[in-house]
Amino acid sequence: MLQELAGIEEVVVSAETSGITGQMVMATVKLREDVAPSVSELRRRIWAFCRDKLPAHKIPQKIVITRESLTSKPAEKNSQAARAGRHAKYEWTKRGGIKMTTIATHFAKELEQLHKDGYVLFKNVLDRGQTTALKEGIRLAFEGKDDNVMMQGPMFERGEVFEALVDHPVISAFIEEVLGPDCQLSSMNGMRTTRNNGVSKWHVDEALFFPLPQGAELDASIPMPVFLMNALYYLDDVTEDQGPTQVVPGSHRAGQAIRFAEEIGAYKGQGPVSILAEAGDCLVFNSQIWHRGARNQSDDPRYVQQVIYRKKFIVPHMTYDINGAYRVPEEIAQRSNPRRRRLMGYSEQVF
Ligand SMILES: O=C(O)CCC(=O)C(=O)O
Repeated sequence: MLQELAGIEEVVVSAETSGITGQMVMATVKLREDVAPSVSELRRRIWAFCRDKLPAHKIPQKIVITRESLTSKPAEKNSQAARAGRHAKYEWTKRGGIKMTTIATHFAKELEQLHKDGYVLFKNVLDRGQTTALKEGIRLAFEGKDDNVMMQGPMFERGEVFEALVDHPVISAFIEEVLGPDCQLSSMNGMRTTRNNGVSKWHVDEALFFPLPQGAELDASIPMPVFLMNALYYLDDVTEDQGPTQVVPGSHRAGQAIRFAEEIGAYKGQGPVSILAEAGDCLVFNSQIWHRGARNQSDDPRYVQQVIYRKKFIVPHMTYDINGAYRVPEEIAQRSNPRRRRLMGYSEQVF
């Protein structure tokens, strides 16, 4: 199936032992001679290609690029023109990049929903091994903390499974699509809400960015500018009882300050909805949507990993006290791939 992805000539998929999840899927890939993407770029494309076709745990996580043939027979030479015709959506540029229009087409449905409703739920983007490891990491981060402490970060300081979320192949690709290819991380908090707790007051994240005069409305053809996006990875199945995230669809376009309160009205006739999700799903939303986390009514703590991304010019909010002065530890930056390093704020691009 992966051979349908432009630029891949041959591929062998196998199982590999992983220290984190027990086993992981590995793809050894022979590329066409005229393309040279990095491993992380290729991994991202493979994720984007497979995510509608395979459950997350079957999508290759480890990618090995080889120039050797993987079959005893020489691979049949497909003409570039024939491939481009069949897979125009994935056409690569000479420098191994992918055209923005191509990616936009790939996320077209999600982009439309983000601009219309203000949020998108990505299903099944983490496998069981990841949700279990993340949940345990968050549980440890809260050890010894009072029940009313609901956020701990920055979580990428707590191991590889957290670091890997920064540039999650599907979610970070979508975020870049919206915030731009130079966007960066704003914060990465683990969340734990115990019985009767939750971030239960309705709010927009950080500030109201685009106030509108009372009664004024954006023309439907104008997409709301997006500066900050929140990605919530659910590590448990989220029921009404457990305190789901709640949003008022479309309210990111309201341009109205809301009271920081436990009740909310409707926006254009639309009241709040609960996002009932499964462990491994990720809710991505425009920070400007009216939202909250309903109080947890169950006896089980609810664990969520929050990752917030921002346009590059906005100050990060990595910790609650030192904000912009925070530096990602050098050893984490050193071992990161270029995309993850850039998301963590190590950007070489000035403009
Ligand atoms: O706990 C939740 O589901 C919502 C969290 C929240 O309000 C936020 O991340 O801003």
